Amino acid sequence: MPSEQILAASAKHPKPDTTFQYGTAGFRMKANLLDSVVFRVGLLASLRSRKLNGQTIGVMITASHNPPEDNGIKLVDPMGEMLEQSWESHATWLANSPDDKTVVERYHTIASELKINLENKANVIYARDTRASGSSLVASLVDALQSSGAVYTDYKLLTTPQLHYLVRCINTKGTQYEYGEVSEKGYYEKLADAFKRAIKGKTVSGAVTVDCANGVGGPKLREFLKYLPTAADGGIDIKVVNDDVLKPEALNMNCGADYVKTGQRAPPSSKASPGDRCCSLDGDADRIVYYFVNPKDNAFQLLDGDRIATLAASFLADLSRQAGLSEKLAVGVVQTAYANGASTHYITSDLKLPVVCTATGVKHLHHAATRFDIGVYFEANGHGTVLFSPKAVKQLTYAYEPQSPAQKTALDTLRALLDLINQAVGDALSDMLLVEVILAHKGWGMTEWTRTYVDLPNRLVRVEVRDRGMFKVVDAERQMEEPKNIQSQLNELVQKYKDGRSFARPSGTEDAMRVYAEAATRAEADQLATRVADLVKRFGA
Ligand code: G16
Repeated sequence: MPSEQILAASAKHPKPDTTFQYGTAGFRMKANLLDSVVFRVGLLASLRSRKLNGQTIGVMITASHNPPEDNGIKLVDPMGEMLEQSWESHATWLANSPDDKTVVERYHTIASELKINLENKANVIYARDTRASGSSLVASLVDALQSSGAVYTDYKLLTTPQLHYLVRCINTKGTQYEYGEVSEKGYYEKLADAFKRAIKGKTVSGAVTVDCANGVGGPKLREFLKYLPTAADGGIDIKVVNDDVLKPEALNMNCGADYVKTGQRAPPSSKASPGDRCCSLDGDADRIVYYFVNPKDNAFQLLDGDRIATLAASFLADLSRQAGLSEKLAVGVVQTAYANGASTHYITSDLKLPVVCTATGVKHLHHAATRFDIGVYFEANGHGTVLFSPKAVKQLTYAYEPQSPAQKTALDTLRALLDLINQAVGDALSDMLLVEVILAHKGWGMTEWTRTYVDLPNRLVRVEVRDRGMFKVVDAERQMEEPKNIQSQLNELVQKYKDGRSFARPSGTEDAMRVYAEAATRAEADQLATRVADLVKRFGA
């Protein structure tokens, strides 16, 4: 009887005296607090699969950009998207069951309220990143899957986007939406083949150095290189750095996308020369940012998610025009409040494309991007991708007949990008190849890429407070509703700065508040960020 088995298994995973919350990207915290959460999320994965008539659900154990001692868990829905948001409250409720008996009761309550047939099959696949705590958390997950009678497959170490890819491949197999071969090798082959088609006749200029944050992206990128053509074969020269996964404490330490974006500096270990094209992944390879040292003035120049979004949006809009498809396909961009004001202005005024702003979290952006035929979504931190609507896929793959060789060439490139871009979720490896393809097509180096617009100087600050739950945000996180009066005081500060903009929001992955500020000059952006951080500290004391 599963109930008895769940009860017995749950007893091995007692809940600590902590309140859990499904956050921006699942549950995330110090790994030593996660055992019971992982067990209960495993139960929920079984329920989710049963609710969806046995479609495969993914479970990823990772804390991505967080420090090595943290870990986390998130669920992946059948098409490779994040867990449907209405289920997040079920996850939180189950995770906070005070004892084993309540775990079983809530498991059954969720099943009956959502009319889940517990006789249905449950299929779950899972993977983890390189964190030391990963294997023991996997054991907790397996206890849940076994006791709830799910059929499961362990994909061991993967990047988060690889797991999303596999989930989508499994659930679309044999349908008209078939996404790819269900294996890690299938992922590399699909992307490598698409890259070769997309880059055909163009040349990638110089090498790109990839900082892998000492995370799972390192070994996976090294494996991927076996499938990618080298520069000598008309492909790409990739130098892999910070790929030490044998020292778990090195993960995200002084390297990686979050370090580079937040600190606006290259990893100290970087040996890149001025002008060299560099990028950094995060701990589970779902984010990427580019950067270089400008040879003219030796200044560090960051090309973050906003830059990737603008580059991709302009290229895709151009291609669809060249293919003769611009009337048929609506291109749009989705950003968050962290997007640099200059990037938003560039998209609307120069590219003349619509922009939508959502709350932080790819789950929000992804959803909004589905409203366009070609929806480009990126968070400034480098997390994002491009979605093609079913209508766009139909046009690109068979419905549309190009009227000239030039239209056919553009269409072929669009088709290659359809396969190169991981449409399940933001994927640093896929995004990197997308950037490389676009730069090669445009004949651009880093300098040309930076010339599209001038970023407003900005600063991101992390502020620790007693209880970040007391801060309530609205309007895509641009305004604080609580504590009372904090927003009016923040507005007063912002008014003192030319081109000033600032907001504060509770992080959904770390126990802290985040403050973002931008203004006309570096000094003013720094000062505004410090003042708003002080305000948040005062209210949160
Ligand atoms: C996760 C989410 C991102 C989000 C980031 C920071 O990234 O997937 O969408 O931008 O956390 O979120 P917050 O500011 O709420 O802490 P990752 O790369 O850590 O999975």
